[in-house]
Amino acid sequence: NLNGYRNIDKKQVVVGGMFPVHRRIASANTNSSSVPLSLGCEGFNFRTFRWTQTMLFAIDEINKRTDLLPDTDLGYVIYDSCFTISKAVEGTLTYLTGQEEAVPNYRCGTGAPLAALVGAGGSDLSIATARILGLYYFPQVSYSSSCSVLDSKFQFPTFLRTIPNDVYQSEAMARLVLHFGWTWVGTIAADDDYGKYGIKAFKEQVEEAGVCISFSETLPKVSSPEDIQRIVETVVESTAKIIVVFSSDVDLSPLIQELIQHNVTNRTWIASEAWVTSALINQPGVSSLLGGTLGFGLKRAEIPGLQRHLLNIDPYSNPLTEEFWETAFNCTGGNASLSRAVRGVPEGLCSGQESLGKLNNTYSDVTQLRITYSVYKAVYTVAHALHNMEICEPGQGPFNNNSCADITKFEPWQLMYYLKNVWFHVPHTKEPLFFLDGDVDGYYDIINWQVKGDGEISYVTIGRFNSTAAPDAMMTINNASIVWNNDELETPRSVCSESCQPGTRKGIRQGEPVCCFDCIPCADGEISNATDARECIQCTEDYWSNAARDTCVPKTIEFLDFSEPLGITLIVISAVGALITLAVGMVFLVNLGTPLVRANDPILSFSLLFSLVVTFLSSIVFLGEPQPWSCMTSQVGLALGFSLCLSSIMGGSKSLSLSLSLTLSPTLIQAVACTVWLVILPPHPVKNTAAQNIKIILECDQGSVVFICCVFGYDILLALLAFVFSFIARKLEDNFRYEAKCLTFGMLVFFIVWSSFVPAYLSTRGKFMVAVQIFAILASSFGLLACIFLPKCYVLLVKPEFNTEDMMRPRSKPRDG
Ligand code: TCR
Repeated sequence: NLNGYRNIDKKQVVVGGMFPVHRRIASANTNSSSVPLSLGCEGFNFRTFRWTQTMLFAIDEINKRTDLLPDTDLGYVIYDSCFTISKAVEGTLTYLTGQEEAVPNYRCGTGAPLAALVGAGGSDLSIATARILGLYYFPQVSYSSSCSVLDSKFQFPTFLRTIPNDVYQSEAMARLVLHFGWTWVGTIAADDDYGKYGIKAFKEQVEEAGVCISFSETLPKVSSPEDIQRIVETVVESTAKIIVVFSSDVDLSPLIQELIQHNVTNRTWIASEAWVTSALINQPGVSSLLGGTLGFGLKRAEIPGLQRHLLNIDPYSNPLTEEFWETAFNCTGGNASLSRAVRGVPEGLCSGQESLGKLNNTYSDVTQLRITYSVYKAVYTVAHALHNMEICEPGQGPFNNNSCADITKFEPWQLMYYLKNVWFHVPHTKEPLFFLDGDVDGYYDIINWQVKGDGEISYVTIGRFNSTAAPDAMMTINNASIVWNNDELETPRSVCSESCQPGTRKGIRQGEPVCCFDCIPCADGEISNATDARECIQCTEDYWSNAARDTCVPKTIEFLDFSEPLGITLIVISAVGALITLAVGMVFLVNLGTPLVRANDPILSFSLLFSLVVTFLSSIVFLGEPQPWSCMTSQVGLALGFSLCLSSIMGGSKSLSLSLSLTLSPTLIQAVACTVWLVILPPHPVKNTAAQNIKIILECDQGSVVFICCVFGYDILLALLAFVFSFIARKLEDNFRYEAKCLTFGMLVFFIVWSSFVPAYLSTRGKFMVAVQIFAILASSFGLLACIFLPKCYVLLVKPEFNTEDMMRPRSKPRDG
């Protein structure tokens, strides 16, 4: 008799339930010489047993209600899937065929039609059972199979679930990782559909956002210490401080035990829904490893009356409760009649009177009813579908010819119709429940594991994720209320390489993920102005990088300015030179009639002085910012000045007695050449950016190299001729000997100056080239001025008594006399 509430004239429907009450099947007998038996299970799980009892509680509650299924009683049949696919398949087949089922599965209410299967636990189990049930279009409502592949209605046409699809959880995890800016995470997944698909979706989403996966490990399904050891090593060695684990608590717990042995701390764990509130993981001693964990929990609910139901179970009502009792109280044996009959129970035997309430067991802990609540909802879903079927008015039904289904003998697809279209409020919570393509909305609490003073961990909800909200409002997190691992106040950082500052660029490391890189400083003339720049940017022509390489600064403009000390000095020297020359001219003019001045052609002396003034002044034009006119006049003025100067020297050297007009003709030729140059390819100012990186040198482009070479080559030719003639003249006339010596000496100075000018000029850069040239001009002009005119001025001004015809007359050579 089912729960003692069944009315004999009520109709009956049986609901199937499948729960992974045990953790594994007992190891197989490999001996093939005897009849193989269905394997037994081991590792009793209190948490899943609570789920089982919740299904019974919900059925009980429904049967007591008069507004829900008033004329029908629900019966049940429960299977233990033992966390194993083969057991789940075995249970499904037993359920469908109605064969005598094996212990410890139990059934209540035989002969009645089967409604739907609530179960089967993990996704891999549900995938297996859903394929079989789908063949017969038999409905299945799952409370904990969240894997995304189960949403394919093509593969699993009769599968519904009251737990959100994992795509939402993977998205929520990805958002969480991105929210805290972690770009270097490790992942650990269970070796089942839940772990693999969950972590795959997570990885896809974070990698798209530029996060790198430091390591991906898979937890073994069957105990394998070597694999666990390998994973521990990976975790210890990795620099990733964030580890995302997508696994059920059963599969994860061996790893956690091993990590505690290794004293691993300073990691932040991201928990998937299956272990976030698991007592199997949250055991004494995990606080240093798992404190600060963040994870996702299903919607939590209070189910009034559930705890009473859980505590009031009868230890001997069926084999599962019996095993539960024995495991919980660590006692053996005793069947109901025996233990009640015998007064004074022997040592180690269960009395049946032990108090569950005093036992601090996850079974009776009703503070985290999340999957439990999902089970509760699944049972109510089936009940509501059946209710809707029961209240169908003949003639207004949804089926052929508006017919209704008969609740005493309906087809599974007819129930499937009602299941798909249920819409009800869950009792106590008033949460509306309906399916969209067999799925419910994605809602999660974000749970933080906070270590209390006594080392115990409490689950604090620090945010939530809601898939139905607008994209940027989906996740809300209260950062301030998070307690991190080791009571750290600051959000942990997890990056492979710290980001590159402006002025550097990311340099990839061969064979490593993109998040691991070196920061390479930008080269000269290149900058990067953003953090994490991939490339440095070349500054444009007139700009150059600053020392920090984060901005382009205008290149400094360089030319020899009038106002700077060097410029002023040069101006003063050339002005002094020009003034001295003029003064010499004045002295000559005053003494025009004296023999000394008349000895040489005064006109030639004046033209020589004039040419020196020109060269002195032309040196000033080299200074200042180059302008078209200054570029043209400086070189041309210099060339003409020199040619006039040299031809005057030549003309004065007496070795060839030329007329004045002939003397000046070389200057005329030079003038013509210069005019042609100025007309055809005139010198012009240019910005020279190539010579020096950080400066723009303003200088004169000489227009044509050929012309400037010709013009100055011509000057050199004149200089050579002048030298040769004066050298020869030294020997010709006695009274001219002294004069010729002066000229020769002057020309020597000229040559020395200009030949040292060439290497000096070529080895300087920028504005100093101009300075070197001016120095050469000034030095040669002063040289000529001093050599040719200083002795004469000395005579004219200091020793006028030597200025007589006598002194000018040729003297006999000492050798001859
Ligand atoms: N979905 C998992 C199994 C699972 C589970 C749990 C197992 C979930 N939550 C809690 C034990 C305890 C969520 C799956 O395989 O789909």
